[in-house]
Amino acid sequence: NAMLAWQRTAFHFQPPRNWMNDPNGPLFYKGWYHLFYQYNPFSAVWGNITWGHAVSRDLIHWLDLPLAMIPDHWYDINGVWTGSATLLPNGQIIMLYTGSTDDSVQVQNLAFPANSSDPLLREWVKSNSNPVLVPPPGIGLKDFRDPTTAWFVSNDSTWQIAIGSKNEQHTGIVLVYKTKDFVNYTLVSGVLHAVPGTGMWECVDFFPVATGSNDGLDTSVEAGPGVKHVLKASLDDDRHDYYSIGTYDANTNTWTPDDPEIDVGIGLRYDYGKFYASKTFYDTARNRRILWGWIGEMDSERTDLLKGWSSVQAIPRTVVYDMKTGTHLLQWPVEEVDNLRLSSIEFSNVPIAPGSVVPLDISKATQLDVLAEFEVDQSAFENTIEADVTYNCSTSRGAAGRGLLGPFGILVLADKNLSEQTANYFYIAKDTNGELKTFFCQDELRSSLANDLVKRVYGSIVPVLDGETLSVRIMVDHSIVESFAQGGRTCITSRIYPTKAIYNAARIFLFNNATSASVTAKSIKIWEMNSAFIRPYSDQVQI
Ligand code: DQQ
Repeated sequence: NAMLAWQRTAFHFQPPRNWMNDPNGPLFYKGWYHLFYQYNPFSAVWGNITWGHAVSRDLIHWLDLPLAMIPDHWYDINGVWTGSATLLPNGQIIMLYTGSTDDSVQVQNLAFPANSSDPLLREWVKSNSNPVLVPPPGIGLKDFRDPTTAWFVSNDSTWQIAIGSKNEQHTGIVLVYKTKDFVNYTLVSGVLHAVPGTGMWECVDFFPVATGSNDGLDTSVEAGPGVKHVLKASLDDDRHDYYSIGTYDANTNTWTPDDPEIDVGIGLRYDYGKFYASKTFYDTARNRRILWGWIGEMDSERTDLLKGWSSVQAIPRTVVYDMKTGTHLLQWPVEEVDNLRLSSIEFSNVPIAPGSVVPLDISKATQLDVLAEFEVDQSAFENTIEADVTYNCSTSRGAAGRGLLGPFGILVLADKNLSEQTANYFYIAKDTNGELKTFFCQDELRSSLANDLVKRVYGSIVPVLDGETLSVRIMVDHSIVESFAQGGRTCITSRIYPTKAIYNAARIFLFNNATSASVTAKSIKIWEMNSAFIRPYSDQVQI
């Protein structure tokens, strides 16, 4: 449908057509990054789930390959669901995935590349031993899915994997299995972790982070000084990805959050917008950990069928421990995306008076990378006794709601009359003790004049340390706005559907809707972004 063609993204991964959901089995192998993904080859809605497959040299430009795995055995005939890759020290690749059986029972299956000397890993063979794991006693037959990458536990000389589930009390839990050959498994006693009230944990991810450097760690790096472990779950109940940082003890099969108040499922999210079923992998080529996440749609199924496709993947993000806060991870678009930057334009010290909107004069505003820093006039803090201590992005009126110290920020994908606009903003609260709390939000309420959409205000608190200015990076890609505040401590992704702010009609503005705070945009740098190549493999004469 040509009418909707503008919604396609230019540098976010999406297959040429049809439905996509979770990223699966990411890995780097013989010079290529591999991304597998949940895919419906026949339609733009979920179903017939197979593994799509794409490869890239740089995580930005992609060749879409033939399907890697299709539902063709009793143990996965209802879907080749989510799974993870493990690269063994001898170079062998182990792929574990969930199959939905002919009875819709969730089982775990094993697959291998048919030809390990093919750097594109085009053909996959399913193990004759499948299924290698079935739901254990006490676990629902449909609550046992999404095996993680395996990590090696040296004390025990076993490989271990985690699988998310829930128990009868609606507690989200993580089961751990150990194996020596990836065919025979033993359930490790107890659970790695459990959080009451959080329900089914999908797509669990479990990985070490270095606390004293920004290097990524291989999944098998063991607990010890300078290493913490991140546990992440995708909550089926509320469709958000929650992580928590803590300590892993392989001997007792337990992971303990540093701060129980921000435990998995009740605390921090990778992203406060539309971002789900994410998965990391350790990039052996560049010694970093990279996060993939699925950005679903917020329009109707009817429109998805009309446009013939559904969903994109977020820009892959590096993930590191935030040494400054010690509580957060920092997520940032992989540096390769910077290679798409074309011409740039810079503004500095732009005053944004309370109640004003300031246009930024750039010619094309549908593919952008924006870096901005803001400063609030000190006197505003001094003159304010108390402001909005109970602020909440989601229940606020978004950018239209006026407070003493916010909102202020950037409007992207706006038309010149501002009939459509997606606001990316900070909002500062102050309590009577003089404590400031900064919120970072993204407001979709006016992002489109279309009405068959879910539109929300997303966001959360973002830690701002002494001496830091307020900073944000925003990636705009036609119908995606992906933003990273304070170096990636708080991230928000929106899937939006402007009808007017498209192509050359899209603009960008600064705004300040606070009633008392004068704000200065200290620096703004905006790059126009090139498009990435995402081509079916068959288009390529050679690689
Ligand atoms: N998507 C897969 C499941 C997973 C869910 C099925 C998460 O394996 O739990 O497409 O989006």
